[in-house]
Amino acid sequence: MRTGLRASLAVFAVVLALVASSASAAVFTLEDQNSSAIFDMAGDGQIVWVVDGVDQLFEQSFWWRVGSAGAEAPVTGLDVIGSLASDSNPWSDSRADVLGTLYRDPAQRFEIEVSYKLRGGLLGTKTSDLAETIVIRNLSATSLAFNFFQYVDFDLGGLADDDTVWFSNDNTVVQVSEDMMVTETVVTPVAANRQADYIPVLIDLLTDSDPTTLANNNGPLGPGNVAWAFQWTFDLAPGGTFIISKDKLIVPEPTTMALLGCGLFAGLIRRRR
Ligand SMILES: [Ca+2]
Ligand SMILES: [Ca+2]
Ligand SMILES: [Ca+2]
Repeated sequence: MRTGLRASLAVFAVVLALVASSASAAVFTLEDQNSSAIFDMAGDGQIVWVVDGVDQLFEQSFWWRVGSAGAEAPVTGLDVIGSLASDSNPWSDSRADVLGTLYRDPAQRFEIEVSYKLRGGLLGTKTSDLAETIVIRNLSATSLAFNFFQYVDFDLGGLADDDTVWFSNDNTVVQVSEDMMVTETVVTPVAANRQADYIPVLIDLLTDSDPTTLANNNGPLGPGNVAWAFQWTFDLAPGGTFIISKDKLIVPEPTTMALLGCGLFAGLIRRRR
């Protein structure tokens, strides 16, 4: 009897340990109004962005390379110094809506601080905003030839194969499906290179063993399963800091089409019919 109880307790302890280890695995959920977002800060980065019940995102991840040779590596593969989700607007929605994570190079050459702030629209508006700030600091005594990449794969409306993407200028990218639209604006600084492409071209470039320079393919591309990437290239002086600030906005497509009303939209719509 006691042996049986002991065995049961042992199984229970193993289950508890498994639950505890999965809970500590750096996965965070942010929520605000009609929106929620899930981030695996030691895995694939942002993996969910639900707006009014529909997941719009497959993956958003950051990558780095120091020097002109070798492969890119995911920021989430660096050492995680700390990660914290908290509430920045308790007056309107008391759930956690901001997330900050500090990563450090295992060789101690640099650290990267990533911050997200989620703002949802009211229920049913299909509107949501995610602001992102990335701070890269050179901790070493030598200049670092840094390449920083952002990879973004939205599947708008929960469907992968009906999206069209293009860069409307060097600093702004637009992706649309039948009923949803996302724009990303890099507030500062303008990326050196950018590329729109079909899955899995860009993620293959970031995971292969060669140094990547994005092709400045501005699109439009689609309809299909599309993605985009930005590449910032800069020399980071000893003790220097590089700050990237940008914003993603999801809206229902017709509203924005009416607002923008540009020729490219008209051309796309004609082609899609
Ligand atoms: Ca909140
Ligand atoms: Ca996609
Ligand atoms: Ca590569």
